[in-house]
Amino acid sequence: MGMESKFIWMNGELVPFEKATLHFLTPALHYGVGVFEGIRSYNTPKGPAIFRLREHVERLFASAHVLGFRDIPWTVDDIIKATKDTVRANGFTDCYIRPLIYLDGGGWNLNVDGGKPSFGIAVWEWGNYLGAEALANGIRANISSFTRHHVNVSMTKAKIAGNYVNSVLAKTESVRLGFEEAIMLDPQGYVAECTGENLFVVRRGKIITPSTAPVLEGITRHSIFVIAHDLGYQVLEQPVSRDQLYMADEVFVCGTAAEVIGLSEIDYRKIGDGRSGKITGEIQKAFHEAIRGKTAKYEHWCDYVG
Ligand code: PPE
Repeated sequence: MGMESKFIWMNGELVPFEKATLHFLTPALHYGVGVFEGIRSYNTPKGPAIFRLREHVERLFASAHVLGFRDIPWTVDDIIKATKDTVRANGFTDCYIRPLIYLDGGGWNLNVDGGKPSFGIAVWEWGNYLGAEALANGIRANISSFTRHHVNVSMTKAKIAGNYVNSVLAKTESVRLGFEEAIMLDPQGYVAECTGENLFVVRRGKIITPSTAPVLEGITRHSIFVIAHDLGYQVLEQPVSRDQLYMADEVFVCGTAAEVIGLSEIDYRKIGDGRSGKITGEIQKAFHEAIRGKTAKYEHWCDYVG
């Protein structure tokens, strides 16, 4: 995967890619004290547009607030502008955008007030997150042997860097076992989310997804709610058990990086007829049109870079 670009935005300046380096004694590197976002820009008939940019930047600031950062010297509007400047300076149309606020310059003794927040924004061309075949054929997943965070162990609504060690444990295990993704259960044993996606179940024409209590409030998840509803489907937030996955007609996952991907198999059990499902396909198609600015009623989700 090529992650090269011309510039990375760091604390208010566009720094050449190879100069965007940090010191070994950056506390965020040692303790995972940082918050990040994953955002995508897509080419549209009116030029490159960033999908739901304001919602992503607002979630970034909410994550920083949850982690305990105070006095961040940038506003949501500053970062919206900086994000567009970074995409434009790099000349990308379709790219992934990674803003990160991290604890810098002090912060030892495990106290967020001991250091100060630094801010960076990187962009790169990131194609198929779950593999080239995933869109058409779906992927194979297993139930991870690792449990998703308890809501009072980690703050599950916040995209805190350190939270992702839990995802790395699960994903590494799944890939080593020969699967493409891990489904994680919450401490009560109900389905929570995947390592980097929310999850939906389709049964008898109804769409069900776990409530956001133990998981990230996915922005793609919200877009899917709106799109599925507009397509005439009932979408319910309900606890989902492991066997409900096995008995589903379709299961799909969604996130900024992954977009919308069907699951063909879970724990060696075929889901539906063992391919990405029909309703999944309908939602995928509508989502892909929306992100590329082709659907008038969702055009307000596209924030034009130019
Ligand atoms: N749950 C988790 C744990 C998660 O990390 C993501 C995004 C989602 C759900 C979906 O959220 P949203 O992107 O707002 O729809 N995962 C990001 C990071 C992926 C990575 O490998 O890093 C992403 O998709 O950008």
